[in-house]
Amino acid sequence: MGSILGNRVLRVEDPRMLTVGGTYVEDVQLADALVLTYVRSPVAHAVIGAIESADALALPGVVAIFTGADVAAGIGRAQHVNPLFHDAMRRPFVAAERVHYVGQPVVAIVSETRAVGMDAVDLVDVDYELLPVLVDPEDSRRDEVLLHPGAGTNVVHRASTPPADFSDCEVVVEARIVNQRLTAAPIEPRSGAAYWTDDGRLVHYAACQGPHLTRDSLAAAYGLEKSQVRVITPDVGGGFGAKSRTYPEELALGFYARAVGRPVRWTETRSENMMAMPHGRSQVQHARIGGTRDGHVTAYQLDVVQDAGAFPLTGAILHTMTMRMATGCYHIPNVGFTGESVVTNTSSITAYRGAGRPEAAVAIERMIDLFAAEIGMDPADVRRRNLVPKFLEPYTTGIGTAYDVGDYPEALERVLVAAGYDDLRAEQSRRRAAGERVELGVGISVYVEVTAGGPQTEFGAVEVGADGHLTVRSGSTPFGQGHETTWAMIVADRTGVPIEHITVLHGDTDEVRSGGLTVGSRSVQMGGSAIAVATDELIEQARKRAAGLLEAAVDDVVLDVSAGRFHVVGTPALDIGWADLGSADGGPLAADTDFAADGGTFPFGAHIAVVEVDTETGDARLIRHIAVDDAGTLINPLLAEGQVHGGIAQGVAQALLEHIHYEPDGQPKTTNFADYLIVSAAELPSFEVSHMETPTWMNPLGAKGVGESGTIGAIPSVYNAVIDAVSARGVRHMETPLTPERIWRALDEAG
Ligand code: MCN
Repeated sequence: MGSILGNRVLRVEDPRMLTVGGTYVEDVQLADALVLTYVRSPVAHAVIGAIESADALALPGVVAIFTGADVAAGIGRAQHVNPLFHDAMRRPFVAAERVHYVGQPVVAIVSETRAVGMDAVDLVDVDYELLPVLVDPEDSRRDEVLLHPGAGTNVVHRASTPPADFSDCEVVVEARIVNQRLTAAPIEPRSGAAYWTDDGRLVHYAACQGPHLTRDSLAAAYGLEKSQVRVITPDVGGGFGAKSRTYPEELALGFYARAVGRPVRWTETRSENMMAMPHGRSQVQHARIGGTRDGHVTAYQLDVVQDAGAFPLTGAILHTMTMRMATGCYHIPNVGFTGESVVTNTSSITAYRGAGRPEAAVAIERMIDLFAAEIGMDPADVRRRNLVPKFLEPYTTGIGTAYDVGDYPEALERVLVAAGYDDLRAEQSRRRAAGERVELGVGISVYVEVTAGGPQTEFGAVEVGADGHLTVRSGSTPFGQGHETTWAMIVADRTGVPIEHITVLHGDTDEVRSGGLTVGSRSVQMGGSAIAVATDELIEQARKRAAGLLEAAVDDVVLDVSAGRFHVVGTPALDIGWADLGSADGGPLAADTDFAADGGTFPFGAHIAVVEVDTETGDARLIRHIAVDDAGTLINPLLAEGQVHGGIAQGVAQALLEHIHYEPDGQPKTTNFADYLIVSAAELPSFEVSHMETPTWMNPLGAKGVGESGTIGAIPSVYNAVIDAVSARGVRHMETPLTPERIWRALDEAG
């Protein structure tokens, strides 16, 4: 029997999801629970004056009302995500003295029902003394208005290298590129619930990307031991990076629950989610590329201003991820980078699918295309000339990032063949010669990214039940990735126990000793490897126990994985199974491990987008998207492809549609799906995806991450395709999203 790994196994999660449905925080039954509703700031920057809440408190069904000062007196201010950030920039759980963005919680109302809470919001009066507003990060860095005066500057964090030297370049091209602000828009908005047990433990339900970090944040906020906090993460309806943190307005649930002596729950509305859940991207880039007229890139400089939003979160270090991946797949030793993050009067910026790496890919892939256009060379040929050749031992970039293994030329050649590149170019020329209104555009990107970047650990455990059933405990928490299927496959492959007899537990800090976040597409290589290592340890223990039962030497006992049974070498007829071992004397048969890795792996691939642009209306349509992705050894190609599909959709969205827009006074203009053009199947063709598998030596599975690569590959290819479509009409560059209006205006300006 062959291995189950690498097979397109259907998700074990789906029968439940498709029949009874998932259990989300809002579905959790909590007797006697009250509901939290926030009064949110309608202005972007102001000193808070008098708060009048007596009418709201008098409303039948309103149980309690808390101001920011009340909450601060109980639990202080929220912890920073990074100790490097200035203390004066720490976020209050509820705004106390000032508000810093539209949507910031100012007053907390606890009521019997949600409807009463919403009515009560309208009865609270807050005086605001308006302050000057900063929404543009490039304005903010001038420090003319300080958002957190105690910090003395709006700059949160800086990172740089020595500058690139352009003195020998025959050609130099520059451009400004904006990775606009986006929202993750998970189908389940943020949601939480908390109560205290009689023995003083805090129980908190969190829709998040990893309960252990939430537990640690709660322990810090409430001055508790970690063991006094239990965090449960049931099914989660998407996160895309934005739920990697449990935010202050949720962490405060325990404070309200303690004050009123009953459980308190909170689920935000869609508009609250779009306005106030931290956003992604919002990075402004100034890029410069130089080289020879025959297509060799010899210098690259990338200068980045990263918007952190009102209070620094992960967004305030995204430029460091961009820096790390700055040169992408190209051999450009002469490279320079500067980056700084700044606060603005907008919702905070956090991780969003790719988190800093798509920004790097957009910059280098746009600049390669601009360079190609400048010297009049086919963009595929410029890439061929500059890609790092295949390597199976670490390659260190000019920035100093050590990539593990890669074969970028092969990915490029494969995608060119799969797309029928020469035919596409011929059709493009034919349309141009015929003067057709609808232009064809072909955009290439070759990308490399990093998954599970940095030294880290992840927990995995496996235990045998008396009936031979295996229970897996995983420190990784899924929110759509299909971990239960993936982990069961890894264990089945090693033990011979069918996946139907394997239960995967996750998302409960009382059930799972420790765990990291499901971010940076780290779960398979970290969590999956932890489970693989724990399973191997379990098998060793099982062999010892089997040897005892079979009265044989341990070294003579083997596991026949195809049968899931142990026997002595040469005598397969006398065998024992997992149930025999699980029910035998000798205590529990179980193993666990904290798998550690020194650094990340570097998935890569090449994408080609084919677009049609109507030059009269400016309407750009993606008509084909061809992707070749390499995430090392694939555990389940079906699920990996699903990840690539979802990733591409979000990449296309950034290139063509989505944008969280703020007016100069800090008013968000895109707080619902009528104004925010979230991508849907209607705008997308069927994707043509295939994969390569270049295993990494960084973990026992040979696996790299795949959860974000679709996005990273797609954005630049679609971006390049649209510009390629209109390039013959004199358009050189545009900012995303490439809306009909922008394209129409660019065509108009180009004449
Ligand atoms: N896989 C595989 N072989 C590999 C790598 C992955 O078969 N070598 C498959 C596995 O089935 C695994 C899945 O791909 O379950 C994703 O694995 P991995 O790449 O390790 O990513 P994570 O599980 O850590 O997921 C995180 C990643 C991130 S960072 C974002 S953002 C994201 C994404 O996953 N958000 C998602 N995918 C999402 N999918 C859904 N449905 N919803 C989100 O919010």
